[in-house]
Formats: sequence, C-alpha cells, structure tokens
Amino acid sequence: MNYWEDPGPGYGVLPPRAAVRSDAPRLSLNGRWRFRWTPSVPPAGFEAPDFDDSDWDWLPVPSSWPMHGHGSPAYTNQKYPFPVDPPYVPDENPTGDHRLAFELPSSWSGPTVLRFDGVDSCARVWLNGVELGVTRGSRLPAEFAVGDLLRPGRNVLAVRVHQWSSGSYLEDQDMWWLPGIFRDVTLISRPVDADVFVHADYVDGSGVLRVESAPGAIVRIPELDVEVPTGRTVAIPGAEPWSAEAPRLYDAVVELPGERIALRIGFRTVEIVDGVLRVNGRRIVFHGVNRHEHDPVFGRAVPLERLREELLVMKRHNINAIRTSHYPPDTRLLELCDELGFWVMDECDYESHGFMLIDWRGNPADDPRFLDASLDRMRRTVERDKNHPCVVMWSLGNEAGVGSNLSAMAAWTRERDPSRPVHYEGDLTCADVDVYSRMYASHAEVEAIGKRAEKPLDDPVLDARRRAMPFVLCEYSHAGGNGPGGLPEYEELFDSYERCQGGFLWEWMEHGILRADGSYGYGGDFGEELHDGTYVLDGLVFPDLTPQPVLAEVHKVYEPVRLTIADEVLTVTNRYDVLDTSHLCFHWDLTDEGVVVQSGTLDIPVIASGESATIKLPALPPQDRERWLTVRAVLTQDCAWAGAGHELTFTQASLTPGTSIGRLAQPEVAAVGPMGIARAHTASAGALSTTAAAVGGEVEVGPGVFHPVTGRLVRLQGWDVEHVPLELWRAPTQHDARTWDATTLDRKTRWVDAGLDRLRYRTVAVERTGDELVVTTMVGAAATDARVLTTYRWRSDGERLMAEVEVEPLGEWTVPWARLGVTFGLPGRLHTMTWFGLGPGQAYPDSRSAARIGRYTSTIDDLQVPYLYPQENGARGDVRWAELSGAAGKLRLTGDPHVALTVRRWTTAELAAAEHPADLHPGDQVWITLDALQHGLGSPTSGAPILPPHDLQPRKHTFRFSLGS
Ligand code: IPT
Repeated sequence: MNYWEDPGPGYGVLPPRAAVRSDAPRLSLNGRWRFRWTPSVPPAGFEAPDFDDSDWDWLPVPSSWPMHGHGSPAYTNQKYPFPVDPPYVPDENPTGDHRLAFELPSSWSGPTVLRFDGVDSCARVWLNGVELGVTRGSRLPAEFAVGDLLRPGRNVLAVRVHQWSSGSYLEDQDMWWLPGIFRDVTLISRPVDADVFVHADYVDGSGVLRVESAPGAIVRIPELDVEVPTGRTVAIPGAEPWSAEAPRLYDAVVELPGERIALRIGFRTVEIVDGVLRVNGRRIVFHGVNRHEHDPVFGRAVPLERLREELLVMKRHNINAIRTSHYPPDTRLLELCDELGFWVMDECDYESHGFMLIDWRGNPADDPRFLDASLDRMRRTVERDKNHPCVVMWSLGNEAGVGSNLSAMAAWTRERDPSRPVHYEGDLTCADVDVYSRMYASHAEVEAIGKRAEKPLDDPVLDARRRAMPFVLCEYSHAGGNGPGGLPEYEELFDSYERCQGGFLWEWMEHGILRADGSYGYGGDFGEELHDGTYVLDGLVFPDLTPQPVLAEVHKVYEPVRLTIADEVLTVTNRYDVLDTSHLCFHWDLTDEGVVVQSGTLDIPVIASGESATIKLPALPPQDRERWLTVRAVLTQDCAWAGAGHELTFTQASLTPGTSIGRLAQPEVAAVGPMGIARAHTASAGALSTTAAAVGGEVEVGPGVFHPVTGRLVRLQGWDVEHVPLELWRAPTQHDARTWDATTLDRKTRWVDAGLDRLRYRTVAVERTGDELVVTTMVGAAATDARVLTTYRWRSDGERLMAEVEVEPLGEWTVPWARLGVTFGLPGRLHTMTWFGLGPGQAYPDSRSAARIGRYTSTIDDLQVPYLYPQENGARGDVRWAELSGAAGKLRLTGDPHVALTVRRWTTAELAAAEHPADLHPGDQVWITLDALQHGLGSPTSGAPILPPHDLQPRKHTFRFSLGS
C-alpha cells in the first residue's frame, strides 16, 4: 500500500495541542520555496539535502498551487472526482514537491518542533534528508519533533504533497479541490508536550477559572489581580462575562518552564437547560453564516487582512455566529472571533458526502479502517481550538452519513471537553449529539420542531431525548445567485419558539476564482471533466467581499433591535441576547415624496435584552404627497467594527392613507384607477377567434404612435420604441434553475417546457373607440393551449400616454409565471434613472425587507447586479414614478398600482444566454420592463419550498402605467 493511501492518520506526528501565542523562539518558514509539479507521483530522491533543484519553479508558501499555474482548480460538490474505492486513489495523483533551504539563527537552541498549520491533502516531510513522517487532515495542524535533526547554519526541508490520499475520502466538502501547503510553516523552539487548557466559566455572576497545564506553572491575569498555580480552580468575582455581543477578554500569561504562553481569556458557560441552549444563563439565537475559507486569488491561503475584513463585514450586517463549514478555519480567525465577538460552531474536517451517491456503501465514517483517522481529526480540532471562548459548540463534521467512527468521535469529544455541546446534523436520531440540527428544513417543519411536535423517531427513547434538545438550522436559506427569499419568515420562527435557536445561512462567500481576464471562474471553467458548475456561487458576498443585495436583507432580518410603528406608537424591542440599548440612539425623519421635510432624535429609555418599550409619537399630519416616517437605530459611538452613526436597523410607516409597501401578497387592483381610465367592456374570449380589422395608417395617441395592425407602441415622443406586450419569463436565477429534490422539476425547466421564453403574440383586435385605443392580443407558446388574453386601453391627456392592461389566463396553466410585465426597448442614449419607490437596492416579493420607500438616483449600469452567473437581477420594487434621462432626452413613467422596474442595456434573452458577466454587451437600446407582479426568489436549490404568497400563480390581473415627459 502506498503511504498516501493508508487509511490511518499518518505517522511521526506529535500529539495535538492548543494553538497558542507564546514567547518561544519561532522561525517562520513561509516564503519562496522551490517547487516541482507532476501530474502523478514521481520517484522520490528530491529530499536529499544536496539535490539540485535549481531548475525548479519558485512557489510562495503558504499557497494553493493551482492558483499559481500548477495544475488546475477543480470544483465538485458531492461527487468524488476519482473512482470511489477507499482508501485508494488513482495513479493520476498530482504531486507537488517543495524544497526550502533555510538558515538556522545561531542563537537557536532547545527542543524544537516543525509545525504545519494546513497541508492539502497528504504530506511526507524530510529535514536534512531524514524523514519526519506523514500527515493527512488538510485543515488541521501537524507538528514534528525536529530538535536533533537541525543543524547550525543551512538546513533543507523537503515536503512532498499529494493532491489525493485516503484523507480525500474524508474531505469531500462542497468546494474547490485545492492542494498545497496553504497555511503557515513554522519552526518553534518549545517543549514537544507543553500544552494549556483553559476552563473559564461564568457562574452566578462570577468568573471561575482553572487552567490545566504542566505542574508547577503559574497563571497570571494582571487586570483581575489573579495569580494562581495551574490546576487550581479559583472564583473571580470581579470578572465580566464574555459573549458575542460584549466580547470581554482578559489578557493572561501562563508561565511554564522555558515558555510564557499568552492567552486571552473569556469567561462564559455554555449549557443546555430545559431543552434550551444558554450561554451565561441566557438563551442565545444564532444569526449565523456558514463560512468556507476562500480567497479568489490565493485559494485556501487566505491573508490575515481578509479574515479580519470578512468578520467586520459580518458584524456590520448583524451576523453574530459562524459555523466553520466544514473544517477548522485558520486559527487567527478564531482569535478575531474572540476579539470581535461571534458565537462559533467549530467543525471538524470531516465529510464523506460522495458516498451518499452510492447509498453510503463503504462510508469511511463506518469503516473501522478509518477509525484512527476519524478520531485523530476530531482530536486535532478540539485540542487546537479548545481555549477559544468564541467556540460554543463542537461539530463532528458535515454530511458523513452515520457510523461508528462518528460515535467514537462524539464520545471522545464529550469526555475531553464536557463544557461544550456536540453537534452533528447527519444523524437524525441525534444519538451521539446534544443539539438537534437540520439543514434546509422548510418553514413548516421548523415550526413543528419549534412546538416540539416533529415527526417521531421509531425509537421512543431516542425520540424523547431528541425532542428535549434545542434546535438549530446548521444550514438554511441557500444563497445561490439572486436569493434566497423567505428569510423574515424563518426569523419569526426563531422569535416564536424558544427551542428554535436560529441558524447559519448557506453560505457566506461566493467561491469564484479570479481569472487572467478579470472575470471570476466557477465549476467547469478550469477544464474539469466532472464538476458542479455554478453551485459554488452561493454566497452573501462576492469573492471580493462586496455585499450582494441579499446581505442588506440579512442585515434587516437579523436586526438586534426591532422597531414597529402602529397607531402613532413606536415599539422598540430589544432582540439582543445580552446587551441593553444604551449604546444606541434613534433618529427619525419625515419625507414627502422622498424629500426630507423634518428630522430629529427620539428620546428612548434604555431597554434590557428581551424587553420592549413603547413611545407615543407626535401626531404628524398626512399630506397630499406621499408622506413617510422613517425611524433608525444607530450606534452612538465608534466600536471595534463600525463607526458612530452605523445603522443597525430601521422602520418606515406611511402617513398617507392607502399607501403601503407590498410586503407579502401583492395587491389586487380596483376597477377604476386614479388615472381616470374607466374600464370599458371586456371582450369575451369566445368572440375573439377572428382578427379584427386594422384601423388604417399609424395610430396616434398623445405622444405615442401605434402600429395599425399589431397595435404595438412603435414611437414615443419621437423615439423609436420596441414594445413587447406581455412578458411571463425572466432570465432564470440559480434558484429557478435547480431544485434539491430529484422528484420535483426546477422552475426553469417548467417555464421552458411551458414556453414562457418563446411567447407568440396574435393580435385579436385594434379598435379606436373615441379617444381610446383598445388593443387585444392573445399570447401563448407553441404546443400548448395555455394562453393569456391581454387587453390594453391606451389614452392620453395630451402629454402622457396612459395604459390600462388587463390580463386573463385562458386554457390550462400548470406552471407559475416568472413575472407579469411589459417591456419597452428605448433609445440607448439614456443614462440615469431617478425613482420614487423602494430602494436603494433591488426588491423581490420575498426579499424586500431592506428596501425602503424613498427617492433614489442611479445610473442604468449601476442598477445591475453583476452576479457571477448572469441572471434576473436589479428590479426596483413598488415604483410610483421613475424618470429616465440621458442624451436622448427624458421619459417619465408612473405605475398604478406601483410597478417593479428593471432597466438594462441587454434583453432578457441575452441575459439568460450569458454565462459570465463579460458575455453581456450593451446594445443600442435600453430595455425597460414594468412588472405588475413577480415570482419570488425562494431558495429551492436546497429544498425549502417557496412560500405560497410569493409563488406567482397565473391569475387575472389589471394594472396601469403611464409614459411621457
Ligand atoms: C449541503 C451541504 O452540507 C453543504 O456543504 C452544501 O453543499 C449545501 O448542501 C449546498 O446546498 S447538503 C444538503 C443540501 C443535502
């Protein structure tokens, strides 16, 4: 058997211990190394100190070598990209040989370890020609004792890294396969067995500390005047607790023989009481994200600055928790989580998802040959990270089925660290864990779980045990492309049911890889013979950490303070786990048609966590123009992650009767609109089998000119116009194009089968009745009798062109519509849009919490969201009026009821055909679509069905709009 295929954990590696900062001398071996890449395993020999590597390439270490032109990144979700034959891997096993010659400082002495913080996936290591051993477990550290082998002066380190190994079977996470020495390499002069384990509880208002370490060591916490021998338990009455919201840390030093270890201690106690997870006695709610470690340029070697920036962006968007999907992160991330404040679920580097595709036959999680490796991974996770207050839960791994190795990992963890609950989602019986966890459970199922009324397990003992557990969604609301929708409804469940303690959105970042042409690649862009395409693009932020629109939605939904206004009363509810509201101030403003007319600050008493207060607002008179009151909660002072004035949340209330934000179901329309178009008779469908006579030459209605035969608008205020009378289709989003459940068809397929993307239009009648032009069109697709009868009534007041559009589905409709809209192709020389409606970002029926009524201006180009896989995007919701302007002139557009607007320089068909943003080229026209109704975004990609009000079922509908300057 080849050593890389041995199912064990490797050999020669020291027992795992905590990652610490100490004053032990250390020498970073990061830097330029010599490197040779081969597509399969070459003969050894390169480890000899005098081996001539002068014709090898240079490679930075740490690095993921495919990001530096050696081999290629490859993306698969569940599928193993090699035959499933554990523990064996193919001969085609890309191998990177690394060599570094380094000088040992003359002052160097004492026992020394060589530490690798992460090597993907298997490394064999030699120092000065002598083998140190073999390590697997990519995202886990490995230390080798090297004291005797070091020489004064020049030393040569040789590391052979294989892309594939037996370890790959345990590392089938949904991400790029990126081999390399991707974390730090360090030489540290410290005893090979020195370790510390901090137990820092918070009990009855007091810190309780015990530090396990070598006998005779002393712990000092100067700020608390503590100086105790390790091993002794001390109560520290003055200590303040640590939480994600108030991350109070105390600097401490442990003095060991020959080494001083610097610690940052946070006092907190995690427990499950009466079926609820509590920290320091308080129920907490995870407003979390799943976070993979990815950099678009460096792959898995993520620079420290980026780690910090990621966390700052999270904090600024009210995210308070991280699941380290699906492996322990760079340890510096956990240091930052301690400091900035996050609840962390620390997950072992363990996933064998590809076995699901073969009905879990041969799953290594249940194969005794993999027992040692399984335990080794769990040990290395817990030992490395055990001293971080941010880590409040251990997770055995992700999607590894069930098996005795998982049970052994759980048992070991519980024994080693009883202070933190154990999590693993993959076993529904929860036999090995302390917390009930699901991924992508629907709202309805979460509600049942919230009531502790979920479907019972067959085994009554296990069922009773599980039913008494707290519940988390370890993954929910898949953020692939434009989406997800449905977040507020999950949040309501977390608010309503004590047991539902939040969850972790899937997922934080899009794993796009930056290519030479400046575009981001995804699965299939690197010549992979097997890949999962765009499924790797499912983040809340773009690869450069720019927020996607959904992050604004997350920010609002995860609000730590909720503001509501009803009957001139403002209610402020404190949703923090711990904090009161003393760090906040509350601003208000009053706008008339989006223009601020008054503003001020509200005096609100300090509200404790979990409490609310009501404040009577002064009577504010309504006004002719739409008047809205906005209240915002902002930070009073700068804090570690945002400046004074940073907004945590807002609310809006209309002071104009009859105006509102279309939050859920979209309004049906009154018969007569304010534009004064009286509804004429509706032609009955049966009478429409013949084409009505044309009305002669071109027809003029105010600023509009219509085609005499088709009745379509062809010119408007002198501009040539292309008019699509009815649109039911959109460029499919990633969520439109995929479902989780193989038994249901995705929306894209259903829409394409129904022909929504290839509608044909038959003019039924073009009639002039008085000053009204009535155009009736039958709309349908080939091969189906599902049609839509569309009747336009056009009028003008001399300046504006006004339309009332009545839409009636006929025949058998078996699919929802993507939208109900009309499109106009206008001159390309339009540049800017100003609108009064929801903004500043996009809004869809089930993702519009963050949008607020206001007056906004944007260039047409900036209205687009450059999703890495082009798709429907950028709709501005509830638009009352909009003005497009540019060199071509101006066009004012109004909607009644409000319309959604998308404005683009390409057509829907072009958007749908594009595979990367660079495929989209501005044409000669600006295409503007007015939607009366839209289908929601949902999150079907991973299973949760779209909620019915957001599911646009074919229906009779009338809407009105006007065009003119
Ligand atoms: C779930 C995985 O746990 C996660 O890694 C990611 O692949 C996610 O799916 C993407 O949707 S697996 C679950 C949907 C069966």
